[in-house]
Amino acid sequence: MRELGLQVRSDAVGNLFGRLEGDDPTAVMTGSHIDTVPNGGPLDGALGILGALSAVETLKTQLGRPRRTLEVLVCCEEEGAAYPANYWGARAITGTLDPAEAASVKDADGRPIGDAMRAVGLDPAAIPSARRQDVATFVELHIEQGRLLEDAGLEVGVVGAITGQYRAQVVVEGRPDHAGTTPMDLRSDAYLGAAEMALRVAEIAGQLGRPAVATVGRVRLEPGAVNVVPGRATFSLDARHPDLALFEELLTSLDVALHEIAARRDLAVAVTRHLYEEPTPMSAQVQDLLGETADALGLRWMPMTSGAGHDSEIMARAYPTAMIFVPSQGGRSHRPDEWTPIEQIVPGVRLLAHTLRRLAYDA
Ligand code: HGY
Ligand code: MN
Ligand code: MN
Repeated sequence: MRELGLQVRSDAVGNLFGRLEGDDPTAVMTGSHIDTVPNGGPLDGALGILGALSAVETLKTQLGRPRRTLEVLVCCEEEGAAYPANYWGARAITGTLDPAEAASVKDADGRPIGDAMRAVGLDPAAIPSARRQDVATFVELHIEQGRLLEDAGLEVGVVGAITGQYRAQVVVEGRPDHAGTTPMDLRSDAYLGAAEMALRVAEIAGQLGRPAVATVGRVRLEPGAVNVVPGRATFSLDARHPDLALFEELLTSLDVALHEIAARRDLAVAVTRHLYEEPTPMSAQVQDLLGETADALGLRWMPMTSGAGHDSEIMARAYPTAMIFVPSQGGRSHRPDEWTPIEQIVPGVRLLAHTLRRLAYDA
C-alpha cells in the first residue's frame, strides 16, 4: 500500500486501510477479509484484497487523483475460525460491534478475544472509534466458492443477495461412566445423543431442499478418554437459507429436533446462538452499476445469490454494497485446493477497476 503511495492506517480492531485521497473525502471502499479457515485455500478473502490493490494501482497510475476518495480495506476476523464471532472487523466498521463482546466472546479454551487484542496492542475500549460514517459505496471481489459460474461457462457473477446465516454452539450433557463396567442400557452417553442430532440436522436440511444447508463442523467430547463414556459433547451448528421464511422454518425445525432427541435420550441440551444474520439484499444501484459495467466490458456474467457469508452482508446494512464473484475451480473452497486460474481472475479485477473508475473518477 505504501509503495502505491496510499495513506496506510489501521483501526481499533486491527482492520487495515489504504487510502487514495480524492476531492470528496467520502470513500469508495473495496477489499475483503485477510483471515481464513483452518486448512483453507489461498483465495478466500485474499483475492478481494489483492484485486482491490491491483485495481487501485491501475487507476492511480492511469488517472491520478480521484474525484472521490478510494480506499482499500483489509478486514480482520471475518470467518470466526478462532472466535465464535465472525464479521468482527466489518461490524466494528459499521458500528454494530458491542465493546462488551471483547470480554464475552471466547475461544475454545475460554480466552476472551479482548486478551488477544491487547496482546497485539489493541484496546477493546477503543472499539467504537472504528466506526466509519464516511463510506459512499463498498464493492467486494470474491471467489464464488461454488460451481455455478464454472458450470455456466461465465466470467463473473454480480451478487444480489447473501444467504441468511445462523451459528450456534450445542452442549449435550450426559454422564461420564467407566467404559468397561457400565452396561449399555444404563448409560447416558452424550456423544450418541450428539451423533443422532447431527444426522437429524442433515436430514432436516436435506428434506427442506436446496439451497437449505446445515453443518456440524466441530465436535468436542469430554473427558475425551477412550475408556470413558462421554459425559459431554459440544458441537457447532451452522444453518443457512437465502429465503427468510424458509430460513426461520429451518431453524425452528432444528431446534425442535435437538430438544426432542435430548428428551428421548434423557440428556440435557443447551443451545447458545453466536450468529444470526438474516438474508441480506445487496444495493440495487450498485448491482446495476456492476451489470452495466460488465456489459460495457463485454463480460459474460449473471446475477447470483451467495451461499457463503461475506463482510459485504454487514457492510450492506450501512453503505450501498454489492459483490463481484469469479469462478471457483470445481466449486472447491475452504480447503487447500481452492483455486481459480489467473485468466479467470482477471475479468473480475477488470470489472472492479472499471466500476471503481465510474464511482471515483467519473462520478
Ligand atoms: O462461512 C462462510 O460462509 C464464510 O466463509 N465466512
Ligand atoms: Mn470463508
Ligand atoms: Mn470469504
